[in-house]
Amino acid sequence: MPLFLPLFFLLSILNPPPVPKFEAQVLDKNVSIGYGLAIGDVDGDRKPDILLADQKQIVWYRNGDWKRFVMAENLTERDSWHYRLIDSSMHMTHNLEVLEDQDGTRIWLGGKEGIKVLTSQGGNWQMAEEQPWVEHNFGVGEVRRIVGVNGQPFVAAIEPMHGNQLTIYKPGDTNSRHILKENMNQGHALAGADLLGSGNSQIVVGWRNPNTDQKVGICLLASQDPTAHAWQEYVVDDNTMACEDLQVADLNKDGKLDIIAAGRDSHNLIVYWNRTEKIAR
Ligand SMILES: [Ca+2]
Ligand SMILES: [Ca+2]
Repeated sequence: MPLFLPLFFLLSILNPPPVPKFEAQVLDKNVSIGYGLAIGDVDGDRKPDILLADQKQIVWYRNGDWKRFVMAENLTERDSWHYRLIDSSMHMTHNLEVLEDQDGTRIWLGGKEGIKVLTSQGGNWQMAEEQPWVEHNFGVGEVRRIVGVNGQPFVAAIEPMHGNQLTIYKPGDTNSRHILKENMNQGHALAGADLLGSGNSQIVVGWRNPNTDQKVGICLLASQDPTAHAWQEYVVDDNTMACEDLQVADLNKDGKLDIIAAGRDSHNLIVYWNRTEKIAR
Protein backbone atom coordinates (compact mmCIF):
# COMPACT_ATOMS: atom_id res chain seq x y z
CA MET A 1 0.00 0.00 0.00
CA PRO A 2 2.81 2.55 0.71
CA LEU A 3 3.97 2.10 -2.90
CA PHE A 4 0.47 2.44 -4.27
CA LEU A 5 -0.43 5.88 -3.00
CA PRO A 6 2.48 7.78 -4.63
CA LEU A 7 1.66 6.06 -7.92
CA PHE A 8 -1.96 7.09 -7.59
CA PHE A 9 -1.06 10.69 -6.91
CA LEU A 10 1.43 10.70 -9.80
CA LEU A 11 -1.30 9.48 -12.17
CA SER A 12 -3.66 12.12 -10.80
CA ILE A 13 -1.13 14.86 -11.52
CA LEU A 14 -0.45 13.60 -15.05
CA ASN A 15 -4.12 13.17 -15.91
CA PRO A 16 -6.18 15.25 -13.50
CA PRO A 17 -9.96 15.16 -13.71
CA PRO A 18 -11.61 18.48 -14.55
CA VAL A 19 -12.46 20.71 -11.59
CA PRO A 20 -16.24 20.64 -11.11
CA LYS A 21 -18.01 23.95 -11.67
CA PHE A 22 -21.72 24.51 -11.14
CA GLU A 23 -23.99 27.53 -11.59
CA ALA A 24 -27.06 27.65 -9.35
CA GLN A 25 -30.47 28.70 -10.67
CA VAL A 26 -33.33 28.96 -8.17
CA LEU A 27 -36.55 27.59 -9.72
CA ASP A 28 -38.81 27.89 -6.68
CA LYS A 29 -38.45 29.71 -3.34
CA ASN A 30 -41.72 28.48 -1.87
CA VAL A 31 -41.28 24.73 -1.59
CA SER A 32 -42.99 23.32 1.51
CA ILE A 33 -40.79 20.37 2.49
CA GLY A 34 -39.39 19.16 -0.85
CA TYR A 35 -39.79 15.55 0.14
CA GLY A 36 -38.93 13.72 -3.08
CA LEU A 37 -37.63 14.55 -6.56
CA ALA A 38 -37.84 12.71 -9.87
CA ILE A 39 -36.93 13.55 -13.45
CA GLY A 40 -39.16 12.62 -16.39
CA ASP A 41 -40.77 14.03 -19.51
CA VAL A 42 -44.26 14.94 -18.29
CA ASP A 43 -45.56 16.82 -21.36
CA GLY A 44 -43.98 14.67 -24.06
CA ASP A 45 -41.79 17.36 -25.63
CA ARG A 46 -38.71 15.16 -25.09
CA LYS A 47 -37.22 17.62 -22.61
CA PRO A 48 -36.83 16.18 -19.11
CA ASP A 49 -39.00 17.94 -16.54
CA ILE A 50 -38.69 18.06 -12.75
CA LEU A 51 -41.28 16.30 -10.57
CA LEU A 52 -41.52 17.15 -6.88
CA ALA A 53 -43.50 15.39 -4.17
CA ASP A 54 -44.10 18.14 -1.66
CA GLN A 55 -46.02 18.06 1.63
CA LYS A 56 -49.53 18.13 0.14
CA GLN A 57 -48.99 18.30 -3.60
CA ILE A 58 -47.19 16.53 -6.39
CA VAL A 59 -46.04 19.20 -8.80
CA TRP A 60 -43.89 19.41 -11.91
CA TYR A 61 -41.75 22.14 -13.43
CA ARG A 62 -41.72 22.45 -17.24
CA ASN A 63 -38.28 22.33 -18.83
CA GLY A 64 -37.56 25.69 -20.44
CA ASP A 65 -39.68 28.26 -18.65
CA TRP A 66 -39.74 26.13 -15.46
CA LYS A 67 -43.40 26.99 -14.88
CA ARG A 68 -44.91 25.06 -11.98
CA PHE A 69 -47.94 22.80 -12.48
CA VAL A 70 -49.89 20.79 -9.91
CA MET A 71 -50.34 17.10 -10.83
CA ALA A 72 -52.16 15.91 -7.71
CA GLU A 73 -52.93 17.24 -4.26
CA ASN A 74 -54.41 16.26 -0.92
CA LEU A 75 -53.95 12.56 -1.57
CA THR A 76 -55.32 10.37 1.21
CA GLU A 77 -55.11 6.74 2.21
CA ARG A 78 -58.52 6.26 0.61
CA ASP A 79 -57.08 6.88 -2.84
CA SER A 80 -56.69 3.37 -4.19
CA TRP A 81 -53.21 2.27 -5.19
CA HIS A 82 -52.60 -1.38 -6.00
CA TYR A 83 -49.56 -2.80 -4.26
CA ARG A 84 -47.91 -6.11 -3.51
CA LEU A 85 -45.76 -6.95 -0.51
CA ILE A 86 -42.20 -7.84 -1.59
CA ASP A 87 -40.44 -8.15 1.76
CA SER A 88 -41.29 -7.45 5.38
CA SER A 89 -38.17 -8.64 7.18
CA MET A 90 -36.67 -5.25 8.06
CA HIS A 91 -37.86 -3.22 11.01
CA MET A 92 -37.40 0.22 9.50
CA THR A 93 -36.53 1.10 5.92
CA HIS A 94 -35.56 4.46 4.56
CA ASN A 95 -34.38 4.41 0.96
CA LEU A 96 -33.72 2.13 -1.98
CA GLU A 97 -31.93 1.78 -5.29
CA VAL A 98 -33.52 -0.09 -8.21
CA LEU A 99 -30.97 -1.66 -10.54
CA GLU A 100 -31.43 -3.31 -13.92
CA ASP A 101 -28.73 -5.64 -15.19
CA GLN A 102 -28.32 -8.89 -17.13
CA ASP A 103 -29.73 -10.82 -14.16
CA GLY A 104 -32.96 -8.79 -14.13
CA THR A 105 -34.19 -6.28 -11.58
CA ARG A 106 -32.75 -5.96 -8.12
CA ILE A 107 -33.44 -3.64 -5.20
CA TRP A 108 -30.92 -2.43 -2.67
CA LEU A 109 -32.86 -1.56 0.45
CA GLY A 110 -31.35 0.64 3.16
CA GLY A 111 -32.75 0.48 6.67
CA LYS A 112 -32.24 -0.07 10.35
CA GLU A 113 -30.38 -3.36 9.99
CA GLY A 114 -28.16 -2.37 7.06
CA ILE A 115 -28.47 -2.98 3.32
CA LYS A 116 -30.56 -5.82 1.96
CA VAL A 117 -30.48 -6.94 -1.68
CA LEU A 118 -33.62 -8.38 -3.28
CA THR A 119 -33.87 -9.92 -6.75
CA SER A 120 -36.84 -10.67 -8.97
CA GLN A 121 -37.02 -13.98 -10.78
CA GLY A 122 -40.19 -14.85 -12.61
CA GLY A 123 -42.08 -12.20 -10.71
CA ASN A 124 -41.05 -13.55 -7.31
CA TRP A 125 -38.87 -11.40 -5.11
CA GLN A 126 -36.25 -13.02 -2.93
CA MET A 127 -33.04 -12.18 -1.10
CA ALA A 128 -30.02 -12.21 -3.43
CA GLU A 129 -27.87 -15.20 -2.49
CA GLU A 130 -24.66 -13.86 -4.03
CA GLN A 131 -25.05 -10.49 -2.31
CA PRO A 132 -25.95 -11.05 1.33
CA TRP A 133 -26.77 -8.34 3.83
CA VAL A 134 -24.44 -5.56 4.60
CA GLU A 135 -25.47 -5.98 8.19
CA HIS A 136 -24.65 -3.79 11.17
CA ASN A 137 -26.48 -2.19 14.04
CA PHE A 138 -26.37 1.52 13.24
CA GLY A 139 -28.60 1.68 10.19
CA VAL A 140 -28.41 2.95 6.64
CA GLY A 141 -30.27 5.79 4.94
CA GLU A 142 -29.69 6.37 1.24
CA VAL A 143 -27.92 3.72 -0.87
CA ARG A 144 -26.61 4.13 -4.43
CA ARG A 145 -24.56 2.08 -6.85
CA ILE A 146 -21.22 3.62 -7.77
CA VAL A 147 -19.09 2.63 -10.76
CA GLY A 148 -15.44 2.78 -9.76
CA VAL A 149 -12.26 3.07 -11.80
CA ASN A 150 -12.04 0.09 -14.18
CA GLY A 151 -15.78 -0.41 -13.83
CA GLN A 152 -15.86 -2.11 -10.42
CA PRO A 153 -19.15 -1.68 -8.60
CA PHE A 154 -19.29 -0.06 -5.17
CA VAL A 155 -22.11 0.87 -2.82
CA ALA A 156 -22.25 4.41 -1.45
CA ALA A 157 -24.40 5.02 1.61
CA ILE A 158 -25.40 7.66 4.13
CA GLU A 159 -25.02 6.22 7.63
CA PRO A 160 -26.56 6.01 10.13
CA MET A 161 -30.10 6.71 8.92
CA HIS A 162 -30.29 10.54 8.70
CA GLY A 163 -26.65 10.34 9.62
CA ASN A 164 -23.42 12.28 9.44
CA GLN A 165 -21.29 9.84 7.45
CA LEU A 166 -20.87 9.13 3.75
CA THR A 167 -19.49 5.61 3.36
CA ILE A 168 -18.52 3.23 0.58
CA TYR A 169 -18.53 -0.58 0.42
CA LYS A 170 -17.77 -3.37 -1.95
CA PRO A 171 -21.22 -4.89 -2.57
CA GLY A 172 -22.17 -7.35 0.15
CA ASP A 173 -18.93 -6.95 2.13
CA THR A 174 -19.45 -5.23 5.49
CA ASN A 175 -15.72 -5.43 6.21
CA SER A 176 -14.92 -3.19 3.24
CA ARG A 177 -16.68 -0.19 4.83
CA HIS A 178 -14.74 3.05 4.31
CA ILE A 179 -15.77 6.53 5.52
CA LEU A 180 -15.48 9.33 2.92
CA LYS A 181 -17.04 12.23 4.80
CA GLU A 182 -18.23 12.77 8.38
CA ASN A 183 -19.18 16.42 8.79
CA MET A 184 -22.83 16.21 7.75
CA ASN A 185 -25.90 16.72 9.89
CA GLN A 186 -28.94 14.79 8.72
CA GLY A 187 -27.50 13.51 5.46
CA HIS A 188 -30.55 12.89 3.30
CA ALA A 189 -29.71 12.99 -0.43
CA LEU A 190 -27.31 10.90 -2.48
CA ALA A 191 -26.48 10.24 -6.13
CA GLY A 192 -23.75 8.42 -8.01
CA ALA A 193 -23.06 9.46 -11.61
CA ASP A 194 -20.30 10.55 -13.95
CA LEU A 195 -20.70 14.33 -13.95
CA LEU A 196 -17.09 14.98 -15.00
CA GLY A 197 -16.88 12.57 -17.94
CA SER A 198 -14.04 10.68 -16.26
CA GLY A 199 -15.48 7.22 -16.95
CA ASN A 200 -16.32 6.45 -13.33
CA SER A 201 -18.90 7.74 -10.86
CA GLN A 202 -18.61 10.76 -8.67
CA ILE A 203 -20.74 10.99 -5.54
CA VAL A 204 -23.12 13.88 -4.89
CA VAL A 205 -24.31 14.14 -1.29
CA GLY A 206 -26.55 16.63 0.52
CA TRP A 207 -27.54 17.21 4.13
CA ARG A 208 -30.40 19.21 5.61
CA ASN A 209 -29.41 20.48 9.06
CA PRO A 210 -26.50 22.81 9.91
CA ASN A 211 -23.28 20.89 10.59
CA THR A 212 -20.45 21.83 12.96
CA ASP A 213 -19.58 24.71 10.59
CA GLN A 214 -23.23 25.83 10.88
CA LYS A 215 -23.77 25.06 7.21
CA VAL A 216 -26.12 22.98 5.10
CA GLY A 217 -25.31 22.13 1.52
CA ILE A 218 -24.23 19.74 -1.20
CA CYS A 219 -20.79 18.33 -1.98
CA LEU A 220 -19.37 16.40 -4.92
CA LEU A 221 -16.67 13.82 -4.34
CA ALA A 222 -14.45 12.57 -7.16
CA SER A 223 -11.91 9.76 -7.21
CA GLN A 224 -9.39 8.12 -9.52
CA ASP A 225 -8.40 5.56 -6.90
CA PRO A 226 -9.19 1.96 -7.93
CA THR A 227 -9.79 1.07 -4.27
CA ALA A 228 -12.26 3.99 -3.95
CA HIS A 229 -10.59 5.12 -0.72
CA ALA A 230 -9.00 8.43 -1.85
CA TRP A 231 -11.55 11.10 -2.81
CA GLN A 232 -11.36 14.82 -3.57
CA GLU A 233 -14.25 16.86 -2.18
CA TYR A 234 -15.78 19.93 -3.87
CA VAL A 235 -18.52 22.25 -2.59
CA VAL A 236 -21.55 22.49 -4.89
CA ASP A 237 -23.87 24.36 -2.52
CA ASP A 238 -22.50 26.47 0.34
CA ASN A 239 -25.26 26.90 2.91
CA THR A 240 -28.27 27.75 0.70
CA MET A 241 -29.76 24.24 0.33
CA ALA A 242 -31.06 22.37 3.39
CA CYS A 243 -31.04 19.34 1.17
CA GLU A 244 -33.96 16.94 1.46
CA ASP A 245 -33.51 15.20 -1.88
CA LEU A 246 -31.48 15.53 -5.07
CA GLN A 247 -31.34 14.06 -8.55
CA VAL A 248 -28.76 14.11 -11.34
CA ALA A 249 -29.86 14.56 -14.97
CA ASP A 250 -28.83 16.45 -18.09
CA LEU A 251 -31.69 18.94 -18.21
CA ASN A 252 -30.35 21.14 -21.04
CA LYS A 253 -28.91 18.25 -23.09
CA ASP A 254 -25.41 19.71 -23.35
CA GLY A 255 -23.82 16.37 -22.49
CA LYS A 256 -23.12 17.35 -18.88
CA LEU A 257 -25.18 16.01 -15.99
CA ASP A 258 -26.75 18.72 -13.85
CA ILE A 259 -27.81 18.52 -10.18
CA ILE A 260 -31.38 19.23 -9.06
CA ALA A 261 -32.06 19.63 -5.33
CA ALA A 262 -34.98 20.46 -3.04
CA GLY A 263 -34.72 21.89 0.46
CA ARG A 264 -36.95 21.31 3.49
CA ASP A 265 -36.05 24.16 5.85
CA SER A 266 -34.68 26.29 2.99
CA HIS A 267 -37.95 25.82 1.02
CA ASN A 268 -36.19 25.97 -2.34
CA LEU A 269 -35.74 24.09 -5.59
CA ILE A 270 -32.44 24.73 -7.34
CA VAL A 271 -30.81 23.49 -10.54
CA TYR A 272 -27.02 23.47 -10.42
CA TRP A 273 -26.04 23.71 -14.08
CA ASN A 274 -22.89 21.78 -14.85
CA ARG A 275 -20.39 24.36 -16.20
CA THR A 276 -17.35 22.13 -15.81
CA GLU A 277 -14.77 22.99 -18.46
CA LYS A 278 -12.81 20.49 -20.54
CA ILE A 279 -15.20 17.74 -19.62
CA ALA A 280 -13.82 14.44 -20.92
CA ARG A 281 -15.70 12.69 -23.71
CA1 LIG B 1 -40.91 17.87 -21.03
CA1 LIG C 1 -26.47 19.77 -18.63
